[in-house]
Amino acid sequence: MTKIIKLVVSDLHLGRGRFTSEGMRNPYEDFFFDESFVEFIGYYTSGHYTDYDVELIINGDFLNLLQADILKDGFTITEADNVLMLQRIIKGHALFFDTLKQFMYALNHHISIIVGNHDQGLLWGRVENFLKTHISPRVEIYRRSKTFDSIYIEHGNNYDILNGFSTADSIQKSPVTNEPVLNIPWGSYFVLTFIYPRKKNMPYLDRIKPLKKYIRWGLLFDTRKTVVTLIQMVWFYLRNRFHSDPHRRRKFRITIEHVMESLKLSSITDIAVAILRHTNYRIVIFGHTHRAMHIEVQEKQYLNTGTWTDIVDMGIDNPGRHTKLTYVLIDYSANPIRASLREWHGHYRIENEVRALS
Ligand SMILES: [Mn+2]
Repeated sequence: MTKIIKLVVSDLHLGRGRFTSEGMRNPYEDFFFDESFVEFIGYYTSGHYTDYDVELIINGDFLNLLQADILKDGFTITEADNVLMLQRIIKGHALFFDTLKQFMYALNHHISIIVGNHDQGLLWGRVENFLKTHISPRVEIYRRSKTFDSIYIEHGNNYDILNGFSTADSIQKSPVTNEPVLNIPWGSYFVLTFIYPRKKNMPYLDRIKPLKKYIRWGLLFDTRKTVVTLIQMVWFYLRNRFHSDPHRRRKFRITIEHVMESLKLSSITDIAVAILRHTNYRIVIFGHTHRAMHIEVQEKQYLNTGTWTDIVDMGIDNPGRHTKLTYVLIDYSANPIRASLREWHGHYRIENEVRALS
């Protein structure tokens, strides 16, 4: 019997921890499942899985390196900024990183990390090294995708026009300061300078799916706030589109069609289905959309790993605020290899801290 499993998770969005240094609740944290993650790793490395070869694949947006307190302006993100951010994330999730470190002590355990749009900063050499120093030198970083055994894994932001970036020109010389800075996509710039300042009052703002339905709902039931936010959004766009810096003007040369296309998010699923239809890959795994999904296409599979952060679902079939600790389990004992979408429930918890709703 082949004792190999691979676990794929994505979009954990680890921030600087639950609490600020003053002991207050950190409104910018999105990941609250350190203990559940410890149990998850514990389960797949003990009991039945004791002598298994286990690979943990973190498919993008592992770290939320886009946090506005250090990165004041999206056009000046340096390597040192991202190292400092990573340092704070590791400090804020000590239990999580200790677990990864211990997991890697066993040579039949592996970790692969694929870069996503929230952790584009992993493309910096010093950031990668810093992460390896705190987990293991055996950690492998994949700049865009990872393929093996007829399986294709990618975060998926590159099929979303507002969040895609090329790894070839991800690091550029700033025209202002002349030092190397991260060349972030429009979407990241928007998150940094528009969403973040508003998260203190609307912490759910970047977790609403689909945003299009929310705008409609907001116009009806939260009219004033929604109209004000929409006007601010238009102003944000115009200010950048006609900015004195030509570099910035160029980045904002986008149309309303681009925005609508990006809000739909269905193009990522279409791409996955096209890869399955037209290539020899048997399994395609994406993340990015924060919607867990499993589609079968002619004996082939597309899976989306979803997210471990909560989402505010505006869909008519299942509205509300949900958290599902979803992951993909790739099982090598089946022939051919099968992947399944699963949800981690972990151990029963007698009590838990309640997160404030706003
Ligand atoms: Mn994400």
